[in-house]
Amino acid sequence: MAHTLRWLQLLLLLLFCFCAQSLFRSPTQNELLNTMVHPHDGWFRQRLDHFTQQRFLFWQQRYLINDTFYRPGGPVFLMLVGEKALNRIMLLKKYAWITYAERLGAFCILLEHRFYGHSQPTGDLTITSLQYLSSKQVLADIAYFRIEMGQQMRLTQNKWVVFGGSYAGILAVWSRIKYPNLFAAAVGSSAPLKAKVNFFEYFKMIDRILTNRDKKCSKSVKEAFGHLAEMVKHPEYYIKLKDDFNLCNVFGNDSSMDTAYFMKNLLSLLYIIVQKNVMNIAALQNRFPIDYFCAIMANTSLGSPYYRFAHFENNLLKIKNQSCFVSNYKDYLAAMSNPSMDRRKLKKDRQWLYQSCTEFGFFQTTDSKNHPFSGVPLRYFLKLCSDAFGLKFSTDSVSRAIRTTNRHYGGLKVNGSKIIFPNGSSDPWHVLGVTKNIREDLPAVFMKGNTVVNSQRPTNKMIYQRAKVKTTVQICKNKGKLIPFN
Ligand SMILES: *[C@@H]1O[C@H](CO)[C@@H](O)[C@H](O)[C@H]1NC(C)=O
Ligand SMILES: *[C@@H]1O[C@H](CO)[C@@H](O)[C@H](O)[C@H]1NC(C)=O
Ligand SMILES: *[C@@H]1O[C@H](CO)[C@@H](O)[C@H](O)[C@H]1NC(C)=O
Ligand SMILES: *[C@@H]1O[C@H](CO)[C@@H](O)[C@H](O)[C@H]1NC(C)=O
Ligand SMILES: *[C@@H]1O[C@H](CO)[C@@H](O)[C@H](O)[C@H]1NC(C)=O
Ligand SMILES: CC(=O)N[C@H]1CO[C@H](CO)[C@@H](O)[C@@H]1O
Repeated sequence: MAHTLRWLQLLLLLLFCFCAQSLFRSPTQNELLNTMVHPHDGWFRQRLDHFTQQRFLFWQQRYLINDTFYRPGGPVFLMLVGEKALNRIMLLKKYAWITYAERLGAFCILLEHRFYGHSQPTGDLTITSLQYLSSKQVLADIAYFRIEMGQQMRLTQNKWVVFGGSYAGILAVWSRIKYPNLFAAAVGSSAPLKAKVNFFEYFKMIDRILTNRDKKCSKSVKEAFGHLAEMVKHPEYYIKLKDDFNLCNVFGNDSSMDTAYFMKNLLSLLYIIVQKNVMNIAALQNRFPIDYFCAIMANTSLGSPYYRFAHFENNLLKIKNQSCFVSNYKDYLAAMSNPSMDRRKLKKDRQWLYQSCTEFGFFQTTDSKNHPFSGVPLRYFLKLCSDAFGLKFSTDSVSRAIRTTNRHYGGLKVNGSKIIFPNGSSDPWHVLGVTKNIREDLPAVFMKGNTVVNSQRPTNKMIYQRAKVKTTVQICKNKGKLIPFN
């Protein structure tokens, strides 16, 4: 009976994958023109499950190549994409790894992550499908890709170096730790190696970055958020909040999830200001967005800091052509719970939430003593996990999962060699990463003032150039010692 069932299951899965592939595998003509620039760009036949009998089920994983700088015998650079679709732009020279490739004659490959972008193993995001979304499967994908592609492209004997930033930075580091025979070295930029349920340090760091940049600005922001945190506790202010912040809905009567969601979204604006260069604002104002933001926060003619922040938020909505600020947990939950996948509108949030709930945590709460902000408790995220994926998630189960992750990969106790850890002092993720040299063959590279991971867009060109040179030197250092590129 059990036997029959398993076969039935497999058969269903097969059908499933077949359908999924017809949905996801064959790109439209337009897409082909768009993404298949290099004759070798393509789709890799990847295993669904590396650890069970289902190893013989396959799906199509997307990758892109740039061999412009390749010199025969040179290294192969494998850039991992994390929790988003891959983007051809990463293959261009303005990205650090491509400049290393130019110096070292490397062959460059960009590899998409299972369940993100067009690399969809099953074609949907049901709980049944998401069981195949785990870091162990992802690392096995990377290893299998390296082995198979090495053979197909006659690059088996070359030295492979694996790159990544942020979450993909962890994957790069772990690839080298778990598969040292396949990867000669790894570069993990701003990689939060230590999984953590309650990542309250994140917004503390954001506040510190803001304070370093502009003390007064940070003070005003905290004042505004203090005011907001009080208001969300009192339903009599809900209409006013809706008006001042142009919210799409008034908070419901059972409002704790709504208000936490609202405060989280407002704090996310700070993240956008500090960690990313807000797309249009910089162009519009011809200044760093952080300066644009702080100019508003200093403008007393707009009223108290609360009103200044509301003014900024309203400006942002206008710039982004949004009619209102989303603040309804129920709608958000509905979107996060939806297991369908539309290839015209690729989702990533449900997948990343799943990974957060099952393996990493990284929940950016305001739960800690002396936190500069408040209103986003860990409770909110744990309930979100349960609501979005079913009752199996509890405080205990999430904590246990994160402990397991750290035990399995070692956290900040890196059990490996020839791994480079670039970090930017202004990147909040470095709190959970390696920021000091561990050993000579586990060096950290520091980029003062850089807010984004090294292989991504620079914010300060000079500093970026310096860090780039430093990393390149580390990679090349052996004729010296670090990586035996001969
Ligand atoms: C490879 O990188 C070079 C340098 O940035 C660029 O000119 C070329 O278009 C890239 N090729 C591909 C296929 O992206
Ligand atoms: C919330 O409570 C108020 C007063 O108790 C009531 O008038 C209103 O209809 C309730 N709103 C919702 C959405 O239930
Ligand atoms: C302050 O805000 C007002 C209203 O938006 C604007 O007219 C004024 O130029 C701003 N002042 C500064 C110094 O930015
Ligand atoms: C917003 O709309 C205007 C006019 O419709 C358009 O020019 C602009 O590009 C849009 N901006 C964004 C971010 O979509
Ligand atoms: C470190 O890695 C080596 C080789 O992969 C392994 O044998 C050893 O058990 C690991 N040590 C720890 C503490 O995990
Ligand atoms: C190696 C290195 O310099 N790392 C830096 C990463 O960021 C932190 C925080 O700013 C610095 O203190 C470290 O020195």
